[in-house]
Amino acid sequence: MSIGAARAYTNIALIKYWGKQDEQLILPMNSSLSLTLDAFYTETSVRFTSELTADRFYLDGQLQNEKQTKKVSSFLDLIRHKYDVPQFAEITSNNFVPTAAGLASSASGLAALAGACSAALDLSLSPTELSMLARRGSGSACRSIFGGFSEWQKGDSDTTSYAVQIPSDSWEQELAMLFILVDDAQKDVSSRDGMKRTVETSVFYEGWLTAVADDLVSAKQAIATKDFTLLGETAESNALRMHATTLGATPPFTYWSPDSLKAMNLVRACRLEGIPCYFTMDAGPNVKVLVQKKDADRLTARFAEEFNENQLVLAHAGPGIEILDSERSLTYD
Ligand code: FM0
Repeated sequence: MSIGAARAYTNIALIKYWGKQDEQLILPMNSSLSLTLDAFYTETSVRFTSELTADRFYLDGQLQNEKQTKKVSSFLDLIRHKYDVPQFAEITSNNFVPTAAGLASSASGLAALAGACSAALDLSLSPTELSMLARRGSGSACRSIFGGFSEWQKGDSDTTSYAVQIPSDSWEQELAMLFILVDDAQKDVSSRDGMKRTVETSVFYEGWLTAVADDLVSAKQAIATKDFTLLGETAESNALRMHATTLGATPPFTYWSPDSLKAMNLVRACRLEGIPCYFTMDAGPNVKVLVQKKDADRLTARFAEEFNENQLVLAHAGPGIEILDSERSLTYD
């Protein structure tokens, strides 16, 4: 019987991963860049044991059914195949999020799972190898192996597609990200399905690929020179370009809701009022606002005039994955 546990923090892309060149290996069409955050994380423990005849997955204290266990089991199948492990596993996972408003992330979840498996099986993986492994669970998870800024270099094969930490002289410690949690009346399109539909059908997808390569260069230059305006402007336009591709898909779709637009407009208003800040959005209606730490309180107060306080969560830069002492039992809140 082998046990392992890990804690991984979520990350938010400033240059988005949007589209796969290989769906099975999860090789992306473009490289991406993210900031790992402290406010949202997942702790997962894995115990491989011959006592079980199927995987058992507990999420936030609840035993999950077969459908809910599928993503975790597919990842474990990969591990079992790759490392010749015959046993099923008991997986205990807890998401630590400031509110329950749909903020659980596949990035922190799959990164923690990869770390826990690696610890349980004593695989002695390097951070690069762990990033490759986490990528197979969920693309964005490969970036959560590292703290601060990380770049997922797209590569073109299983062993050339992984994230690396971007040297930043700790500049990320001067930054913050305000989450605006927005109600979603629409039916969700998962990021996995949304990017697939976009690659296959969007008349704007080629334009995305052209733009994202330049955006990545600008974002890295901004980090190297600690240029907040360049980083913010680049991230905001990159997010808008990603979301533009969904409108050109068949059938067309959007992740934006009326309150997403309200938040985006408020970001623009804050800039005019003298608070430098920039938004980004992922495969859902929540808006995330990049701001310098010194302006974070002012920005939060301004947003509190238009949104409820429980819709606002302030996050800062977070650490890379942590392997936990497997003797420690994970407790439920
Ligand atoms: O994080 O199909 O990792 O770069 O969040 O599991 O590989 O959930 F909204 C866009 C994340 C996509 C941008 O996709 O997909 C980003 C996104 P998977 P993910």
